[in-house]
Amino acid sequence: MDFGLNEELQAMKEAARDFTEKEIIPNADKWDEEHFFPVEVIKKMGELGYYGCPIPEKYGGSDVGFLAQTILTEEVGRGSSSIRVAFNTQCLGNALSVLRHGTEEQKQKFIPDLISAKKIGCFAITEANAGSDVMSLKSTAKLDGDGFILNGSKTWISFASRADIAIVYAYHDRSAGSKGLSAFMVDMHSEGISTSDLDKLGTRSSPTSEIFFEDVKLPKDSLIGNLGDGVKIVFGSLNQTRLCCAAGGVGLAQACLEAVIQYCNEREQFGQQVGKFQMNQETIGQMAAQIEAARLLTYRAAWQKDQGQLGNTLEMSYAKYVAGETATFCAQSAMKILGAYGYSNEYPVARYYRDAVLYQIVEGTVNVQKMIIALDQLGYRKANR
Ligand code: GRA
Repeated sequence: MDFGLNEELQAMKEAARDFTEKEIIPNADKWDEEHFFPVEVIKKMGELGYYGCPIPEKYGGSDVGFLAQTILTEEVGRGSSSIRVAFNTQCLGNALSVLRHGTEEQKQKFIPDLISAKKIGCFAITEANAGSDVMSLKSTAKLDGDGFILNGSKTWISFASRADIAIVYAYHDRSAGSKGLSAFMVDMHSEGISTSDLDKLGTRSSPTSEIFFEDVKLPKDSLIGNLGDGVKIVFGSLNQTRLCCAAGGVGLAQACLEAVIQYCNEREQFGQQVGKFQMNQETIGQMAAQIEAARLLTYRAAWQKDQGQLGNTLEMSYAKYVAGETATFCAQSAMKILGAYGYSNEYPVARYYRDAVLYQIVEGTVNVQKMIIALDQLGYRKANR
């Protein structure tokens, strides 16, 4: 076993921290307040190769792997949970699915543009009545001559209103049950597509939208994989995108810990630094230990993927669950320790607090992760396949 980062990973981590310190952290609160989507920064990260770590060089990636991508995600997530989302929209939920299931032509057409962020991507699973219950989605893509006609709506889709392309999950045949679900790469500028941005508590510089599809004509080659491969592609994709959320949760929790440490060493009350009070020490001890646990679980899941185990749903659920709970615990703890300085919008802790909750919701809620784990433990349903 080797728990250390090699030189290459360490250098990537430091470079990403430097980038985040310079390009993201000074602006993150303002962007959040103004609901501003900093597309130039997202594109710059694409030019720097941030989204291409698990993608072969042939398609413009660096092929350095999932652990590398996870470390970059954690560092960016330490600065902004909104910008962190781009690792999913550009790579794990999009380019990677095309890499795993697309034709050679689709790979060449979509992957380089996504990972360089020349094109902004999104992936559309969730619907108004299909959140945790993915299979109950209602969108349809009916065979029509040489292509398909897409109808339905999606909601809570990150980056949808700014996206050029989207992977959309829809039933080509509802009567065929899970065999009737398929995945399509959709040009978001097509006729019949409209979006509407949603208002939300946090991650306010990452736009989240509803999408409406009205008789959208899809060419035959928009189908990813075969008809009926939707289940395999969607759950395979969730298994990778959860890694990004876990890494983001670790990054946010780390930012909370750093804010607390700085405050405890500066702020004095009752004639001493507030870090000298045992109640604050207890909290800092809990925060630091939980962050280490979440980080190790997340790195382990990434490492497994680098060994070729992309179907590591169980270990991914451990990581996503613990990272989500850790992010929320650390944000609440930071708020308690910083008091009014935490509650004030002048300091980033208020933003961390609003953003943290999302890590308990996105990419499978805390309860979904616990259910996956428990069903596996009980022997009712194996998580890894
Ligand atoms: O056998 P079958 O052909 O009927 O297929 C079933 C099963 O084999 C079917 O799905 C298959 N399947 C899988 N295939 C490959 C299930 N899990 C896997 C897998 N890991 N790999 C239905 O299976 P089932 O067991 O009957 O599932 P279910 O009871 O319908 O649901 C299970 C569960 C609740 C775990 C699942 O639906 C789930 O994971 N729900 C959570 C949905 C979720 O994570 N949504 C996230 C939306 S995207 C998002 O949040 C964007 C965030 C952006 C950002 O911030 O980064």
